Amino acid sequence: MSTTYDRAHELSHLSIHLDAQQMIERARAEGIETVWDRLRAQEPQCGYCQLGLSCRNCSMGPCRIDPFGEGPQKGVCGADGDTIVARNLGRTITGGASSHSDHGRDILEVFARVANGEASGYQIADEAKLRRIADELGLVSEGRDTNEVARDLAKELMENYGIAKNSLSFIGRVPQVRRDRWKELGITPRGIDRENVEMMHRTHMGVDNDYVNILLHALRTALSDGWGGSMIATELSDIMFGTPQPVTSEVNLGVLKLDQVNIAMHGHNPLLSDVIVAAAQDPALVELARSYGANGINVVGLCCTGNEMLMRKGVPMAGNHLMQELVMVTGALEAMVVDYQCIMPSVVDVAKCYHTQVISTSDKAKFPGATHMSFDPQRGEEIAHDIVRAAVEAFPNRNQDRVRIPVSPVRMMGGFSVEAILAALGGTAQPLIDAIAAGSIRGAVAVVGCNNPKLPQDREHIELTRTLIEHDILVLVTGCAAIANGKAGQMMPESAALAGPGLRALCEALGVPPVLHMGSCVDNSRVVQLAGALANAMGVDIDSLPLAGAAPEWYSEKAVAIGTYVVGSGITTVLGVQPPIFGSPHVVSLLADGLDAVVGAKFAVEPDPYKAALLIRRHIEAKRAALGLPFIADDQIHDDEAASRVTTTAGSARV
Ligand code: XCC
Ligand code: SF4
Repeated sequence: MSTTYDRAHELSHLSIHLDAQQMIERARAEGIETVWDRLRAQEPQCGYCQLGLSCRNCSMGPCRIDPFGEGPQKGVCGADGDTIVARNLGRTITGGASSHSDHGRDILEVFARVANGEASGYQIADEAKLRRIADELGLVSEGRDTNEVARDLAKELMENYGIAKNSLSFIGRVPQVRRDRWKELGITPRGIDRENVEMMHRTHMGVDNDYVNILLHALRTALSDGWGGSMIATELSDIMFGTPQPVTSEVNLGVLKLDQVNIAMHGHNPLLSDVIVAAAQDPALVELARSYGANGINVVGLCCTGNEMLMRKGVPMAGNHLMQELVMVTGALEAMVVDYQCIMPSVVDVAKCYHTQVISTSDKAKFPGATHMSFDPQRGEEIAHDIVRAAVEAFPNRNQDRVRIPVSPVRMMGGFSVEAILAALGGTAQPLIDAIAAGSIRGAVAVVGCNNPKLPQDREHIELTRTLIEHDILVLVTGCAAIANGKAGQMMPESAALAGPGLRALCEALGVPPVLHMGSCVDNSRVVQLAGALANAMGVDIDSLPLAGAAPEWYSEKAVAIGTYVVGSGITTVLGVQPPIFGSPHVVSLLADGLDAVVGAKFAVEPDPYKAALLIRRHIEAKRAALGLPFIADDQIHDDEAASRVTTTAGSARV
């Protein structure tokens, strides 16, 4: 029999959070299968696939290349390991870039309807931003009606998806020197759909067999996401739902309410969640909830739909990627409303063990076993009401004896759009640039991306972030990385106490946390936009800045697309999970080294958060040295943390 210690130890390898650990134990006790069980059942996972050396792009295959050089070195068509690895990576990036960009298109279509007065429940929430962007893109906004300006902007942005325009609207945000570099390399994105479709074409059997050529196009495809599809999603969401401003909320499973109807909004697209938040406040629906004995309707977020709602409305956050099954194990969730991306098909299976309704809403994302309530923005308000009503009606089926809400929530701050960051700095980036120049802040790092059940949930995010801020490096977070840091209590103004003296002083002066929540996955466009603005203000290219990216626990194709456009934009990025490219030493050497000569940035892989921090600190100091700023020499930067840390457990037990 295992001891309590053994069990706790084993659980701490799955997640460092109490809420997750308790719910995993409970799921086990109740015989409910979770992501960790299914991962174990898949092990050992295919070695060829892990190395990127398998191909099933045609029916002469599937083919595998022997990494030890003894078996086949060519696929049936003659493709070698370099070609196969590069093609697979290219398709992965296209999967991610397409997801973000199609999300952007969905927002754009609704925005166009709003401009035409055809969508119910939506409006232009930030007219000033609409006009600012219209001016930026050279559209006439002065003296014209809001909807007219919106119609022009919609038309302009729609052309980003086609081939007629042959460029991206927001390319002007990229420093000129970088644009020149892209042009020279032939990687300037021409159109969002075009780059993605072209990647599918190039990776068909018998098209592009030159791994360098494939990877250059992969960069272009990713850039069409970061400066195209994702940026359109972010900017139009701000215009329609409001540009985020600093807001305080709460995070972890403790945000569920024992005595209320709990609705979790899961996925990525804010179109539906925004109207749901409004519907949940409708007095008639609140009254209906009361008639069933509930004390109100509590909307909470999961993953990036949750980030969108937290950033703009301060809606509490139940958790990140690996919490989506466990949130139902509380027995307190009436409905999980899903749009798309990162929603495990298994949520339907877990829901069956409780009274939880899984409600799918996007016609492009159906889940067998879920109730589908097709979302039509023309009837946005009405559909939102139907969904909330369905959740309320599930409440009487809740078995209160099975309800267990494990922890008390932790407070976190969000809402750091580029606009909000500049406002906090007093209107311009200059105070931040001055602090970086003086060395009180060494640089900034974007810690982004997912959870992956192959790693203890959130440990890498939290430890890497903590180590960086201790060394006076400002951390920007998005996606599941933001939620991880929130749960660890690293995202309140008081968290400045965790930072080094320079960063701490700046945060205390501005009243902001040392870890700034910039939003959802598509909001990584805010990160590159900010980087571009800093570079322009300093009159240098982005790759000269003391910046880095990190995706410590990434799992998704979208994360690969993000990492690639971040690197393509000139920001070196460290991955915590090995991407499936190690079957080709050529591809590895290009991405981890050769790229630096062409785009001024490269990838590194380092699963240990302290070693990753070390790598990033050395990188940042080297960039400082090159800029002529005070810097710390390489041999003075040590891994002082490794010995002193144990795993963190965030969240306090509920009393
Ligand atoms: Fe998904 Fe965006 Fe990854 Fe989280 S971080 S697991 S992509 S929800 Ni973007
Ligand atoms: Fe095999 Fe070539 Fe077909 Fe891939 S494209 S499955 S390597 S024959």
